[in-house]
Amino acid sequence: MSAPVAAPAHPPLSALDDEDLLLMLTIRHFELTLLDLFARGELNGTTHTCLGQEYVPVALEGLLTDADYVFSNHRGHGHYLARHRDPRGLLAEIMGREGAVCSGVGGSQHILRDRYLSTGVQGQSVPVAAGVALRLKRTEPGALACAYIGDGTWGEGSVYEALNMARLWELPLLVVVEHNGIAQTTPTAAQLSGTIAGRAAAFGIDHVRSDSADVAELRTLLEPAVRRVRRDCLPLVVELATHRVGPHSKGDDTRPEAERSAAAAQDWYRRYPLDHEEQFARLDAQARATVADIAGTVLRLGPSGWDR
Ligand SMILES: Cc1ncc(C[n+]2csc(CCOP(=O)(O)OP(=O)(O)O)c2C)c(N)n1
Ligand SMILES: [Mg+2]
Repeated sequence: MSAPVAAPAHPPLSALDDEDLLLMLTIRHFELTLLDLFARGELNGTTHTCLGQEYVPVALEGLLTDADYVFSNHRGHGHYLARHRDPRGLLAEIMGREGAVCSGVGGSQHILRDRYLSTGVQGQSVPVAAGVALRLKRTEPGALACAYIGDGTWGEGSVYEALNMARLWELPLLVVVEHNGIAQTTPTAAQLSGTIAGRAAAFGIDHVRSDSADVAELRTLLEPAVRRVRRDCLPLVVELATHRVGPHSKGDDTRPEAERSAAAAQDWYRRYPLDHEEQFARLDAQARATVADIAGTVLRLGPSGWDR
């Protein structure tokens, strides 16, 4: 009898189309470039990269429309790039250079463009998104407000006030929780009692959870639930277990080495090429070159001139 074949540590990731993969790789190289620019003293202020979590907004973007609003948080570069595909405008914004999407006033965390708004204040976006969802329900039925928040942000009271009203008033509010198991330096287990599912249930709000990093699988799972948000005007909490493979901000990863390497082993950027080597190599080189080119250009630009 032949020995049983060991199940792979992670199932293979489904093939992405070139556009989705290029977007994920662009976000990855954008974030790596930011850390490099900081290390070289070309950037200052703060920044929180979404390294390891790039697939989340790319998966969601496939389910959103231009009529939807997207509310982002402190870790928002991927959310913005998935929505607006504008690495040059974002880098100029973060560096305060000409062409900055918000004249260099917002920086990494406070960006407004069309129906996209981010904030560095934890929990601030959910009540605002609920208000926008109310407006959408009344004036643009079928559109929704999507708010990305972290697991650590479930300690903010404003989240609960918003969830309460969203269920009571039947608002098309989609809360996407990027559950990376940590809030800055605090593991979730040390700050969250109960579960996010239990908290959603307390308000009678539907909750869907996944630990998949497979964009196609996530879209298939979430599509009917997101359709219900639009059709029935009911809030939904989507909880995605994910892995932060970089520091919280810059050089401040306090996790023990074993935890960091466990997160790195789950990184889609490591896993995807195992099954799609040629496509990955081709698009990775393309994304790397595009972002390097943009960084070179933005570095040569003058200040955004917001105060002139
Ligand atoms: C109201 C508020 N308190 C504290 C902070 C400082 N802060 C920024 S991010 C962060 C941790 C957020 O954790 P989580 O929500 O899990 O998101 P993650 O950073 O893991 O993506 C903290 C404490 C803040 N930005 N806003
Ligand atoms: Mg977190």
